[in-house]
Amino acid sequence: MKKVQKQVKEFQKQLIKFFKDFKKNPKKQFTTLITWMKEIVKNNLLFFVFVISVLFNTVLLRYFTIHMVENVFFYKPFFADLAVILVVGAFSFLVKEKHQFAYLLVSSIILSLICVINSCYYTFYTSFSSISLLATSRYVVAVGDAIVENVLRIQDLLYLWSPIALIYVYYKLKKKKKLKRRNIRDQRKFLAVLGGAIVSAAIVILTLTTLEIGRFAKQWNREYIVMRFGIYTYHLNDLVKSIEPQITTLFGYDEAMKRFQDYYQDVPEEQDWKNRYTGIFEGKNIISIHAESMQNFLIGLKFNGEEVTPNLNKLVKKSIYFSNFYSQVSVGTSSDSEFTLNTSLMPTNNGTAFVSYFNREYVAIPKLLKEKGYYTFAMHANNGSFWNRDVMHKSLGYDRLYSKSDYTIDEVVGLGLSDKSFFRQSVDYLKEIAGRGEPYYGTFIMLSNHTPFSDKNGDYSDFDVTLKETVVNPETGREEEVTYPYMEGTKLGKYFKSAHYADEALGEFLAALEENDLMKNTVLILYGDHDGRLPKADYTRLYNYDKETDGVLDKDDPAYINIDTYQYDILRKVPFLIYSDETESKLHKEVDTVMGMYDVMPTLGNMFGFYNKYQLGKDIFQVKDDNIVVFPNGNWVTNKVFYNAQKAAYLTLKDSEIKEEYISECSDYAEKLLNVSNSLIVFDLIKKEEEQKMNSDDYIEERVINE
Ligand code: GP9
Ligand code: MN
Repeated sequence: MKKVQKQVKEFQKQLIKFFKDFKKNPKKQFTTLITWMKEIVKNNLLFFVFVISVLFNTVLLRYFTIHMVENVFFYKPFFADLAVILVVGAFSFLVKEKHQFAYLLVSSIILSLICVINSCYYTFYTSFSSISLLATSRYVVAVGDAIVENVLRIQDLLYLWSPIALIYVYYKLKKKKKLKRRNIRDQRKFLAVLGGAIVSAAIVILTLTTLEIGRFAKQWNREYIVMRFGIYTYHLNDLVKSIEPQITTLFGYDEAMKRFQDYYQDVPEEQDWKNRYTGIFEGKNIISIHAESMQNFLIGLKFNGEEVTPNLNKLVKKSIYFSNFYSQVSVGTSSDSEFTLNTSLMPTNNGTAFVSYFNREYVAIPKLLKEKGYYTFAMHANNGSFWNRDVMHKSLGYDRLYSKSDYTIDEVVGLGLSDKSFFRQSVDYLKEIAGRGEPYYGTFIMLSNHTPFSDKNGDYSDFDVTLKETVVNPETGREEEVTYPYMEGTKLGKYFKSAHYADEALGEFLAALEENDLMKNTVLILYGDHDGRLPKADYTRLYNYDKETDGVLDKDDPAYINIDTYQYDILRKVPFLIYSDETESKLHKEVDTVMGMYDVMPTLGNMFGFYNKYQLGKDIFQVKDDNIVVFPNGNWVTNKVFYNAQKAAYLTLKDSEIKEEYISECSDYAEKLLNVSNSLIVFDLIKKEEEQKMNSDDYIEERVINE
């Protein structure tokens, strides 16, 4: 220790002398400084290669993911990442010099792999990965094919250049015999590098705004955090957030409870509104179709006069059809949509409700219907453990999950049993259930229209996505058909073919329901669970195809439709509809008020006669024109505005003037809602609230008896 103190003092002396000399002769001192720096770099070449290559990777990652040049050159993530890299690098001076290369190499591999994983993950989820997802990794492995085919690109492996560069420099130095392999540690260098890290961190910390601090603490908007704090600080914060559920009882409980009580104190215990839909479906069966990756823009879309989804199109015309409906999923995709639909809560900001918070108490549609004498079940031909459904469905109140082992896998499409076979076999189970005479609530989870929308086992859909035109041949004067490739060979093209197949399966299911008299006294609901994560460039091609060049129209072309981030998000809408004999004969209509998955429970509750005090959504027939859909990343949409929290900017949807107060009020509401939902789930507050109520009821009862 004394030795280090002496070294530090020596360094201070040199520094003071340098500045004194600098005043006297700046030019000379500047040259000395450059030579000195060169010397430092030369003597610590491995360390510098490590720092520069890893730092460059972080910039590259931000560029390839967030895609905004200004973000790449933004100083905050740069210095935040530099601080972390310097801290890691500093320890290379605390290991013996002969082990320095091994230490730096391992660090570089780990830090580069973090970039590889995030680059890959971003393509799939448009978000950054989370350590809490380790718990869900087996589901990612199960859709592994989909990931390899769709997601892993050469670009993702680019980051590995850092360890390669390090190995290269190491062998070069070794060859030139310039490598020092002494048995010593260099505390002075360690402290100097640590000092550099502190300065870098200070540059970020001292310039933080309250908004940045707030968002860092919440960690919903992962893009924003990476953009402001860099990828490594993001992951450190994520690590802390991920272990939070395990230590929840230690931190933040009181604040969470207060937030929860403030929000719910004015919410009535019983439904306190009525409209023309109140109770119209009381006692009827519910068949709920979870339409995998089905997006709303498919409805009515045609290729050469052929509809992509003819059965869905027909159904829409006979239903109450919600044409402005958004899914609100986070990284739990299918499971998040089931969760939000059944509980009217938001997905969590860490991990997924189905996997990390399955053991909390929820008020959910199956549970409430069970109390009304319904038999509640779900059918899905994948493994029951996928997304932890076999466990979580029980928490939601389902009586039974019919899963892979209940089906004969006689035809495989994509991830598993084909939707056609799934529905065929499900109808047999359903006939038996309906025969029991008690009302039922059944969720049918489709699978075939799952990314990558293609199949190793051959074609299962011959839907044509080319463009065909009849032209008169000037030479022969005869009519001829010309085919342009259009969407053929694109991912979106594959998606159309796959969606067409799913629609055929749906058509067969609907026909079987009618044939077996299963639609009598039954209401069918259908929802797209989330979008198909399709490339933006493919949408641009779809709406701007130039058959002359087999490319895309010029941006200056008056017919050019720009698919920017807002349009992309709007295209992610999914269908939601309610269909029954009554909707076919008289109730049919299109509702274009903006609506989210969390509005399903309150809306159905009003129709079927159940109510959940903790629902965060609204009965859509009660809100009129004024609804808001909040997304897990803090974005929100109303009928007037689509707000992007990451950019802190918005798109006006109606020609009305938008006041700044409107934006801030809606943003505050979105933040409050996400906070309440997250606190409720993580701290199991419904259970705590019920326990408290029970205790005070007992207390009152006891007092009454004693008095
Ligand atoms: C898996 C299926 C797909 O059983 O529901 O899940 P996803 O990958 O869409 O979340
Ligand atoms: Mn899904």
